Amino acid sequence: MITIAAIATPLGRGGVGIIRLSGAKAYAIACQLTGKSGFTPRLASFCRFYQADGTVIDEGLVLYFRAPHSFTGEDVIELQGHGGMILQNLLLARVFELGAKQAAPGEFSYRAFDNDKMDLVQAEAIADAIDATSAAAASSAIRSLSGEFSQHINHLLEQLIHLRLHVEAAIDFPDEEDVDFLSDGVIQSKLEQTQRQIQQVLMTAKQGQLLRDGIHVVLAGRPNAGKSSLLNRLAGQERAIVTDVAGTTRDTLQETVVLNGLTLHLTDTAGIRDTDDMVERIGIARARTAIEQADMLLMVYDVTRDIDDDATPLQLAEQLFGELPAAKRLLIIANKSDLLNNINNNKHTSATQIELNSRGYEQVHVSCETGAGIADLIEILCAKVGFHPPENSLIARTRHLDALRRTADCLVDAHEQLTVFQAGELVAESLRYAQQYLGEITGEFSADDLLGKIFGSFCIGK
Ligand SMILES: Nc1nc2c(ncn2[C@@H]2O[C@H](COP(=O)(O)OP(=O)(O)OP(=O)(O)O)[C@@H](O)[C@H]2O)c(=O)[nH]1
Ligand SMILES: [Mg+2]
Repeated sequence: MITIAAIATPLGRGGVGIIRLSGAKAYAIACQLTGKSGFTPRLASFCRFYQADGTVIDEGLVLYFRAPHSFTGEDVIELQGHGGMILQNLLLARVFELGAKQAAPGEFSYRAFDNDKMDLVQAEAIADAIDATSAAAASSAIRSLSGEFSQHINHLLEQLIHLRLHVEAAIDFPDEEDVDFLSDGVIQSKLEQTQRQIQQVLMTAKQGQLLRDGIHVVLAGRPNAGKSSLLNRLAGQERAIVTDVAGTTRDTLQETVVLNGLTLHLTDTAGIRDTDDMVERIGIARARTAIEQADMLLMVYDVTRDIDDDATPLQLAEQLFGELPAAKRLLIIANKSDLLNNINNNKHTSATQIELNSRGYEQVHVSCETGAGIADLIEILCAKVGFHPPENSLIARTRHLDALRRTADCLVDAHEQLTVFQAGELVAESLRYAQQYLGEITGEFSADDLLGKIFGSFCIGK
């Protein structure tokens, strides 16, 4: 393997900057760079780093981790010099001159994976910990890194393998001791137990995926309803321009916030109406694209204006979005409730509420002016997406959820083949697929292109 090197600390000014090397030549490069004859593993050595002509580039510490006792499983050298773009780049250039090559994003982690230092879930957890947008996401990534999530998966894998052995034995020795393995109930109960456990891991993973990715929330509605005011409220700062002119927001505007532990990627959009203004029309087209892509739509309406006597919020939603979004994707925000009492508006009576409830839709009354109802909104939003502020959650990715769901589907197939058709061969086949899908999570059966995608999204030096 080629020896790779990269700056591992963020570029910019800093007390310390670290360059990392991994590969068979790392040790020799460190010796040449410093003029030392050798290094003791795991012991910090203070050295000068020299150019080829003997001038000093920088001075600092050298750390040596001898293979296989290193992050990558190869010889690893860390050069801890001073932080600073110029110094670090000079040092890196010298390391290249001595035979190392620039590491690609995620290449150190890939080597660790390749050398069985960790599985895919753990490698992904490193990237997730670095990119975490909330403290809860970071700590659950660290828990996954320690191998907790992998343990759940490996346990399930073991069970599946056992189950397969049982089924295959039943196929190979159908008349053994006059017992019909397939219908004696043992395989069925083991299968059902595994199915229950998969469901449990799926639930944990779902929380972990929400923690990691958060949700994309789009604020949409008529002009002047208070969408931008709501974005500012949720963000806790004056992010978007708010005026009493209808059509203030033109372009979409994004802001990420963490509320009750859940990361929300908020998009404020232009108010939807018919208009001849070309710029506004483009804004509305962008709003529509955002609406299509949203995990959750917050339809904001002005309680004093946007709904006529005989119209309901659901009719407004239908007009705005072309069709009524599913209940689990839509939260109705009745804004400007502070004005409601003043003009004694009776339109928003319990009749509306009952209609909404009966159809599974939810409405929250808020005032972006006073802040009333905002806490309720956040709570309802978290409940709607099924997010429970987690105590001991484990980070997970969409990829993991997908693999778990495919595994679960295969087990449903296996169950049907077993209980309805007693078709041993087909049970075995479904279990084989189940094992393969589950194995994708930790990387046992991952295709190369998947690996490229996963490690390609890492930062350089990790
Ligand atoms: N009284 C009251 N006024 C509000 C409330 N929320 C927003 N407003 C006012 O309503 C007007 C419009 O607010 P915006 O947040 O700009 O509305 P918008 O939906 O973003 O409007 P566009 O960008 O034009 O689509 C502003 O004058 C706000 O101050 C509220 O809860 N109560
Ligand atoms: Mg606006």
